[in-house]
Amino acid sequence: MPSGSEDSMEEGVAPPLRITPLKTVYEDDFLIGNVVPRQYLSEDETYVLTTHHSAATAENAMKPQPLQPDKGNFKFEQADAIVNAVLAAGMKMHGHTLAWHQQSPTWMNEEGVSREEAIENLTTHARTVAEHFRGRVISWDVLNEAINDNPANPADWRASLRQSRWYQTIGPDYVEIVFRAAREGDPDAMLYYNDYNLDNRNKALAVYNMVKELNEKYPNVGGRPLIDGVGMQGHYSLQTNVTNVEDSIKRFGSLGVEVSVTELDVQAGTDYELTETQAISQGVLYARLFNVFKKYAETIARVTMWGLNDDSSWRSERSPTMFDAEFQPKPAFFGALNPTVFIAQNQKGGSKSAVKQAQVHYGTPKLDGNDALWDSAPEIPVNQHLTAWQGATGSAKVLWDDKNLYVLVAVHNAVMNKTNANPREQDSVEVFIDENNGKTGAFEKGDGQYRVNFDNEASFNPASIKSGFTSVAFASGAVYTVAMRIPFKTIKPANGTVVGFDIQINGASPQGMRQSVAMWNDLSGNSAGDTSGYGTLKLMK
Ligand code: 9MR
Repeated sequence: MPSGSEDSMEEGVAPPLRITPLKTVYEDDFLIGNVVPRQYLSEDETYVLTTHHSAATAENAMKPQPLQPDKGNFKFEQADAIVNAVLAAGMKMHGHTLAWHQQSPTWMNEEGVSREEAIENLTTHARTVAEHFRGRVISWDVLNEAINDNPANPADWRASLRQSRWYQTIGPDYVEIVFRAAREGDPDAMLYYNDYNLDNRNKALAVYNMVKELNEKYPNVGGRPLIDGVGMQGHYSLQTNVTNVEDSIKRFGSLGVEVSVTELDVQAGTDYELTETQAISQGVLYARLFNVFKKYAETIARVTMWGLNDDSSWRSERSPTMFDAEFQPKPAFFGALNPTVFIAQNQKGGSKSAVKQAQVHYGTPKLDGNDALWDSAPEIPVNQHLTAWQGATGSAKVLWDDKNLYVLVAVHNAVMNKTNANPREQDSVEVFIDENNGKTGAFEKGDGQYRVNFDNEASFNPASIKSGFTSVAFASGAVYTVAMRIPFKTIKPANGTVVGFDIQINGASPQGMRQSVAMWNDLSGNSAGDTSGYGTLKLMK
């Protein structure tokens, strides 16, 4: 930058107007990171990355598949080029990731690979890769996404582990095995457990219990406990409950480990479009999150965004980043840059996300779906995907009477698979109810999740809400219809009563794993334990 600005001012020329880089605003608090999506970046991408960020993560290049596609054949060229370019730009590099259930070569842990062999494959990969980048990365996501969503019993973290191939071939001790191998390979790098939806209380508790137990078991591996940090990915939406995010940061911090926000984005638009109101709401959410991050700056080491602009983001159709397709800063950028001022300026229009509301008619229909009473009920679309995979969608109708809520859902494009023993992996419909519309961070009485698959098998969360529930299901081709009768438990409904409500459609893959999730309103990913993102029904007589 030219240094003659004082002279220029004396000559009456205005100094150049510059926005302070995001990394400078937070330099006393934490590193500001973003992804390197591929080896060669455009000029605009390089500009945004190096101007505003002090740290980088390779979006894909350091995952197991690209680094060791065949056994013993390590391919470091691309990753090396990325790491070296990041370091040459004066930034820090973070490694992502040594063990994951995705983007990993099948030879490592496929059917037929013994436990011993799988352990050997896991340790060799983690140790070799960590060793290779030793001195060049500050930290590693050693293990990525190993805990189930909203686990039922987080006190038992082993029972909360995802049934991944690593789990199936090795068992729960694969967790400590991979951390120990990483520490061996690079004793200086900070070793992280990394996951999404850690604003979900149950998932956060399972992670907390896992890190606590393993650090108590291994208090001194090369001079310190085994696990150094928890990475909260932070794939958020306008419904994200910032208090839940804060609670989890506090909870992990209490373990004495550092916390990083590792993949921050906030989905807010649809079909690659972001309205002005959505852009402001998104800015407000970024601002509220950064206010929380600043408050916990002692605990937080790094805040990394997952996408240099909306165009290259993994969720580009929902415009989740701080820069638009032309690399212009969005309100989200200014929300992060100066949260307090942004919130004060935008409190009116943008502080709340638009919660969808459906008006519901009074009536007691037959559950077979043929009752003419359903005809006049307004349609509720269930077509916003939580997942990158755009699978089954549907539409719903709702009626109410003094005792029950009646829900009819027609699902399209289903593959009709229920081979997985876990009901949530099957093609199914879920209805979420928050009777007093309390929008609480955890389920209370009157809250519940009702799941029915295409074969009319029902499951409940909590199990106690089962009583009085009835359902029917009818499947034909790629379409199935589910009707439910759900008794009210804590309220006496009347004209004008507002009930928190949402619908989810789970789409299974032909292999029987859930591959898509479509919602009516709540895009937080936390509906199964947190009612704050639900839409609402207005009961009309
Ligand atoms: O952003 C990544 C995208 O380019 C890849 O196609 C995808 C493959 O699964 O992984 C994306 O990044 C993921 C990250 O590695 C782990 N957390 C979830 C991220 C978004 O899917």
